Amino acid sequence: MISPEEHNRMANAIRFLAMDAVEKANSGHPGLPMGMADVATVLFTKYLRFDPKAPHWPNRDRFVLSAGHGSMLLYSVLYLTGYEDMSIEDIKQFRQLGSKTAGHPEYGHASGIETTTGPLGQGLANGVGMAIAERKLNLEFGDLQDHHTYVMCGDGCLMEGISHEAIALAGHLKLNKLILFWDNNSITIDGAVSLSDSTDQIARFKAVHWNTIEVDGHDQDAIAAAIEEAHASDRPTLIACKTIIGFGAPNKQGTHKVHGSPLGADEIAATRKALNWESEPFVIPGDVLDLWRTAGKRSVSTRNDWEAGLASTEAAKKGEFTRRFEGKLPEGFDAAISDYKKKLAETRPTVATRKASEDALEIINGILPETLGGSADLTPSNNTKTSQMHSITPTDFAGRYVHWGIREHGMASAMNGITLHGGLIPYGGGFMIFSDYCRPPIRLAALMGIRVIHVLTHDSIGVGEDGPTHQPVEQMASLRAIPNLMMFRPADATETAECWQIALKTTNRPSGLALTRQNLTAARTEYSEENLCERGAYNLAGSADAQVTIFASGSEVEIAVAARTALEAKGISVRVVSVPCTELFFEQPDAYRTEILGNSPVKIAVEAAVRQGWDAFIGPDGAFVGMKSFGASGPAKDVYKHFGITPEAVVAAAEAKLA
Ligand SMILES: Cc1ncc(C[n+]2csc(CCOP(=O)(O)OP(=O)(O)O)c2C)c(N)n1
Ligand SMILES: [Mg+2]
Repeated sequence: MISPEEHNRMANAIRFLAMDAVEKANSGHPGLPMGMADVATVLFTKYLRFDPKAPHWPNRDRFVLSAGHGSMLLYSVLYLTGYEDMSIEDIKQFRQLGSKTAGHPEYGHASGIETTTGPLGQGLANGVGMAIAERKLNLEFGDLQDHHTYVMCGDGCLMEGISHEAIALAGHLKLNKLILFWDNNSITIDGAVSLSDSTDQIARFKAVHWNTIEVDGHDQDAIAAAIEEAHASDRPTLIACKTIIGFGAPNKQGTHKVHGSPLGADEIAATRKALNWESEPFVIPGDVLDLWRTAGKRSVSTRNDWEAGLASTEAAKKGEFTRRFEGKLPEGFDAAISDYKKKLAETRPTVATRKASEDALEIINGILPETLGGSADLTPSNNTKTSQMHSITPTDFAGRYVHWGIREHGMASAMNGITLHGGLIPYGGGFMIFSDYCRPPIRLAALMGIRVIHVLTHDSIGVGEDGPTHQPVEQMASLRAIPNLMMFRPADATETAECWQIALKTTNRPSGLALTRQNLTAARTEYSEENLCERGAYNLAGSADAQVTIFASGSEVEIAVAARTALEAKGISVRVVSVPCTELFFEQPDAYRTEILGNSPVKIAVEAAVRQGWDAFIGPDGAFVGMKSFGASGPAKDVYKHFGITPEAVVAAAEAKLA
């Protein structure tokens, strides 16, 4: 048992590590770690189930610091509880180039950092995804998956719109193992929260069916009692912790001055006095460190029991559990895609790629029990629900399909959480135009290097009648600009299957599949064992010495092919290069890129989107057939004609360049 005095000293250890590290770095955020130190101490010393010696233990409780600016709270606790890859040296290197202790917690830098946070609100929605994953896997694997997800957020996280998407869904799904600590300190950067917000947060959470508890965030017993009450709840729980930001700094606590600046030598000296802390910076008194290290060993026997449970689990189930958490695909996956491609080479379907995606998913979901599908209320449009997938409901998590509601931002962020949790591969659908609504989590998935798959249908002016608000023009370019994101734009059913295969096999990057609403003729007519999309761009037709090379992606490949036919009829030789993924293409060896780019005197790119990015294929002198403005409402064929994205336009561009 930890006495109240011991607790205070343990919490002060967090406070001093935070203020001293911020002081040394001369930048950072001491306010939150100092304010939430008591909550963190109660949680990590009494409730959180974790083992610093086995940080990836699949059944650990998850802890997410959604208010990522308070990173020093997390780093301190990881060091204090004995994570081997978080040393006092690492703490001293806070915010330095190449250190694990980056300004905001970055996934992969050190174990115990469950997700990258900093963009406020994301961690909360990640936590919802983690809780969904736990609930789903608990049903599938029983005791092997039975843990809580704890999130710590600030006023900022709750003000961000994404928080509402996340909590509304969590309340609806009754994610009762999700517990949110809100650092209710009434302060943000500009000053008092009341400058910009007067939300009754308790009423808000109640309205979306959360259990709510209000505590003094510096009262150890009250915090503990709240956590225990939360554990017994049949709904997710908000624990509103009334805290003093920068607790302990006598002249600055309770003000925005401690949010994000070093306290300064004088104030730190005053805080040392006020909290009766004699140690030098970065020195934790032996008795306090011992208490923390002992707390870090609390769950060792629970973990050992769990390991024994796994060892005695029946072989097939054990194998499946292990495979799933290693993120490996089952045997037979590639063979199934190959068989499917063989069939496509025979049937050569004329089909919209959104439908081709559904057909591919029908095969994929039959083999991969770990896929968790979903859509932001566009299931019939995104074609994301296959025969294997029945809907998850608040009372039935046996399904494999999440109705995310009209919540693109929350969906994408929760999908990140699902992947980070492990054991499942999430894919979610939305209109490509609304990728703008979920860009932050897509970017974070790319930054973290995690496998999350976005099914982005209605990918161009080919949307037609819904008009310019629904027709992506700049989205493809802007998504391609995100480093490490594989943006695919397949041209037919075969390419769609290949892009899905790449997206699923690539464990360290997210993918987006830009898919059409309108039907496309088959670009690929021969079976190829090789996944041609893997190289990002490849020769579809014509030879290297052609006078004209046309590069195209997705729905414009058929326009390029038709233009080729017309030009060849006029005696002009043409090569068509299909470009399903520019990101992968630019990663190919020089020789391959040189070969594909070729040296035709005339180079043309066709894409029903802005030119940005295509100059890398065609150069500044190349001709681009695509969009220069927003789209227009009308039947797709008419809209294409109106904007001059037709085989005739490509032919004209080629002839003009040749002349
Ligand atoms: C999406 C987003 N917008 C803005 C910021 C910049 N920012 C970082 S912390 C912060 C204020 C957050 O206030 P609160 O959550 O109450 O934190 P506290 O000051 O209490 O530590 C802001 C605006 C951010 N990190 N993410
Ligand atoms: Mg605050």
